[in-house]
Amino acid sequence: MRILVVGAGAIGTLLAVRLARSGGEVRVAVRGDSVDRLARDGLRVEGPRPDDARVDVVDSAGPLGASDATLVAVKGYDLEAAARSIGRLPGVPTLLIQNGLDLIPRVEAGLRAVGTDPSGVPIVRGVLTLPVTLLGPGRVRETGVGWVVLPSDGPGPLREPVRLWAGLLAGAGLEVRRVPDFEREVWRKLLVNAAINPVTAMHGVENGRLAQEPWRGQALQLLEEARQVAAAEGFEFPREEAERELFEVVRATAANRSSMLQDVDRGRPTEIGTISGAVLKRGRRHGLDLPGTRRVVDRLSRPVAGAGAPTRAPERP
Ligand code: KPL
Repeated sequence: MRILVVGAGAIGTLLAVRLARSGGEVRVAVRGDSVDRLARDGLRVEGPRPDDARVDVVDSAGPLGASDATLVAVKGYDLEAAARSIGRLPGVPTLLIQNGLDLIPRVEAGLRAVGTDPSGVPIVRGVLTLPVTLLGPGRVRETGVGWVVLPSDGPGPLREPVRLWAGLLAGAGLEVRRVPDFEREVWRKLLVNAAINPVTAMHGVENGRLAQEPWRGQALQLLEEARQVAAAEGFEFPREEAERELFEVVRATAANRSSMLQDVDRGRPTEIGTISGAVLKRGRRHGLDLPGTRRVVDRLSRPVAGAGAPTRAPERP
């Protein structure tokens, strides 16, 4: 099975190694300046299940080669650019595993930009809860436990693509949970990201610190605001359940630097737009006032002091 992984950040690197070690013929597509280094040094996972793999590495701006299954592992704000690359390979079952909302419209916009009809690309969304830290180019550490959520079988054109990806990920040693109400799981993860990621990113603390004040109170406010928006959108999460789940994730990923904090550490743009920005946008539609969420969106849409300069302007929702 030829598997194309677009993006070699924390999640892309981890999954590329796992998929390659389970027998996939993995090719990783990255920006030109990383190609030689990753091809030379290979990819390595540290943590409880250390592993490494040598994979083919190609420039995402050039020919990607044929693929039977594509994983798009770039950040939410890079989805449109990634879709312009994979638009050259229509028809391939494609998995998105980014945090946040409104991912598929971004991919569709990228596909249309290169003249590819989005209906010809089977796009599957998955939700990943694995905490992974990028240590350097091609090197990651798995820092806790997590799983992948995928929609359960249903009728329609995505049935086979979902099955294919569920089989590949389970074969690669990941715990795969198939759920009937997948959109609810997207919101469940969004509540966690909306609470954890901005607070850790603004204060430079690992997830585990959110069990203590003052970070705990800030995370709870963001959780509560996102929970109200979820309810307005038809996804009710009782307050105690949402808080219990938040602190379960905080404990299970205590040593992790959230993906947003890792972006801030590297002076890169963050996913504030597809996480808190998406909450704010929907909240406005429902006439909800979300002061905490507005504050973190404002704050994280500008460079964060102490971090390197952003490589380009952070995205505003
Ligand atoms: O998804 C995550 C992220 O960092 O983006 C969590 C679950 C919060 C783990 O850090």
